[in-house]
Amino acid sequence: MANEFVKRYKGNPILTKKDVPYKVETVHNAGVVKYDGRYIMLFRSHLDTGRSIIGKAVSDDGFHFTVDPQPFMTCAKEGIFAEYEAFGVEDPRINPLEGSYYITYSAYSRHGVRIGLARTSDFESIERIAFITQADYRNTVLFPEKIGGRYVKLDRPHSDISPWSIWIAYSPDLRHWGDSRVVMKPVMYHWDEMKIGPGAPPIRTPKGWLNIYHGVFPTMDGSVYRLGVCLHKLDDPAVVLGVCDRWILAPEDPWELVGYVHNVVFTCAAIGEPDGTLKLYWGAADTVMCVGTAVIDELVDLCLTDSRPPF
Ligand code: M1P
Repeated sequence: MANEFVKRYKGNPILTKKDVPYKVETVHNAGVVKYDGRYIMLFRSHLDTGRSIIGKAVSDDGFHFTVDPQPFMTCAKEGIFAEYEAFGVEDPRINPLEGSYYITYSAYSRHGVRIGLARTSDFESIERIAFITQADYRNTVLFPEKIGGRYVKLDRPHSDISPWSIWIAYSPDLRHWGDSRVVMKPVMYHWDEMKIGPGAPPIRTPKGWLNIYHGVFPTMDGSVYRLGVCLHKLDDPAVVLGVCDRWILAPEDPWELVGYVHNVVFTCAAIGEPDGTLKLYWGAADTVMCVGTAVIDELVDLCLTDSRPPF
């Protein structure tokens, strides 16, 4: 099962509910970004109602995090956001763009799940901007710059007709999105045959945008969540240049195999470092947070040399 593309940090798990100074049941599926010389993590926690909130933790090295005394984001109390977040907020991605940090999160309510967009510039206060999908959508990431004069996002709508796939859409203002189309689909009887979804916000490399995504395989013992990589064309990210045929990370450690949902590694964040490595963060078994490192060029080459087409 093991391959060596991602080296797990020996101190995993790096964050658990024991590290949180308020009562939560899990710590998982976190967005992470480098801000002001430090690493900021926004993590999801289940409460004992089964609904989720988002907490904040800070680190000097990306491995040892200290959690803030209060949650960072709970469901909105009034207006349109209260209506569509009533069941909780989940799986934040932190998308750096034009000097601000845009948080794309899953908003749950009796109307389904859709993606909310919020902005912060200091990780102290947060401003909700808009819902940028209707239901049922999850897993939205923004490209970190405009491409061809427009903002670009990847996301994953739910569909009963076709396996859940990765789509692209464009916007002039981050609020209104269109020109959408599917860019990558699961492959039958493959590790990601049931559904796929964008994970970390795309990382720019000289050969293309590196997209670390999750893929799901159904078994008689429930679904297995693993991580894979694909590469999008720099000036036209609707074109997927290659998808690595193999996964890069699968549940293996005890805390990945057993937990709130067993057999899950799920990412919302990867941070490119100046030395050409990246830190990959993943929620394990929907219960704790883990980190590992990988060489960016190796992941890019996997997409191009050990690849299958996106459809
Ligand atoms: O339990 C595993 C994951 O299941 C869902 O993921 P997806 O978007 O692929 O459907 C989400 O509930 C996610 O938070 C969770 O980690």
